[in-house]
Amino acid sequence: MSARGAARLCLGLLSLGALFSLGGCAKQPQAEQPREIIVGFAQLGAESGWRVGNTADIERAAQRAHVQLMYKNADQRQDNQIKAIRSFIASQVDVIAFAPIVEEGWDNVLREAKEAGIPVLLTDRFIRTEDESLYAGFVGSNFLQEGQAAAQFLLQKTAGQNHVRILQITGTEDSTPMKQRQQGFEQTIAGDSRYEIFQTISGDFLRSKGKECMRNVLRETRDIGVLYSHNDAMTLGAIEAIEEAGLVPGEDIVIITVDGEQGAIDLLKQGKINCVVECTPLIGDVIMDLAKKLAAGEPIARITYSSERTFTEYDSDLQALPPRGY
Ligand code: GZL
Repeated sequence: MSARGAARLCLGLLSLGALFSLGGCAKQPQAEQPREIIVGFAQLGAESGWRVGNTADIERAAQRAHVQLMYKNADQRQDNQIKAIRSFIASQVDVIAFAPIVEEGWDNVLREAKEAGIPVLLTDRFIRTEDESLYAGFVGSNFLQEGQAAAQFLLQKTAGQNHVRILQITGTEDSTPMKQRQQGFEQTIAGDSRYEIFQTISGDFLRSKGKECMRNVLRETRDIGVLYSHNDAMTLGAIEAIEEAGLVPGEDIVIITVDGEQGAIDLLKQGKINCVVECTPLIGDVIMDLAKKLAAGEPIARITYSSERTFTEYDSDLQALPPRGY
């Protein structure tokens, strides 16, 4: 029996067993029921509220779409993601979807997927490769625009100031959001001598490291005009360090963050954060729609960007915002 057949038999027996255990007798499946596709999804970790929300949304979307999801979490390790992809190939899933933790190092395993005839969908982050045929498409955010939106708020907030010292805390090294949020931000203020990014340090998208980075910088200097942090988790940690040092976030230090987690929006409403650039993790339904197209042999767009907004202290509708869902 092929691996695909074994995977189906296992999933089928499990669902049949569930039916009997519930006292129900297995109804004869309607002959014309379309076969449920199997998507192997290799998530990169659970490093932030954003990531946890992303995983939950994808799992809910698979149920809504009647897609069988084989889910593996790589715990922030590329080698685990590669192993997960190899296990999906062995199980002969219909589609592989994964959020590449970093951009480099995927060619070999994606070549194996291609040779196995399994289409690959990039979710949330890009890869760098010479062979564009190794993946069918990308669904996620435009991180360059997010960096530009952060800088646009900075320009508005600091208009009239002659010298602005900026601390930048970046996300995971060599990840697409880290590279493009930095590029979009820096290119927008490039050439404007009023702005000085006096330090750029990696917080790896982790709350603990965001706190550690801010605590270490505050030991060296309190002359920090603006914090530009690549995600809310690091920002929440940095705010803890700012308050421990007796400073007032959102006033003594302007805070610009990315993601749009509920926690960050709540602090925006309290005035402790000045700008939240949205990066939605709620892309599960689009992933399932694209996966079904790929499984049916249909072409998909190379890039499907989420539509996102920016929340700032200048907005009049903050109190009316619906729950964020992550
Ligand atoms: C962005 C995503 C980033 C989030 C972080 O799409 O890859 O990873 O901004 C998460 O919160 O850790």
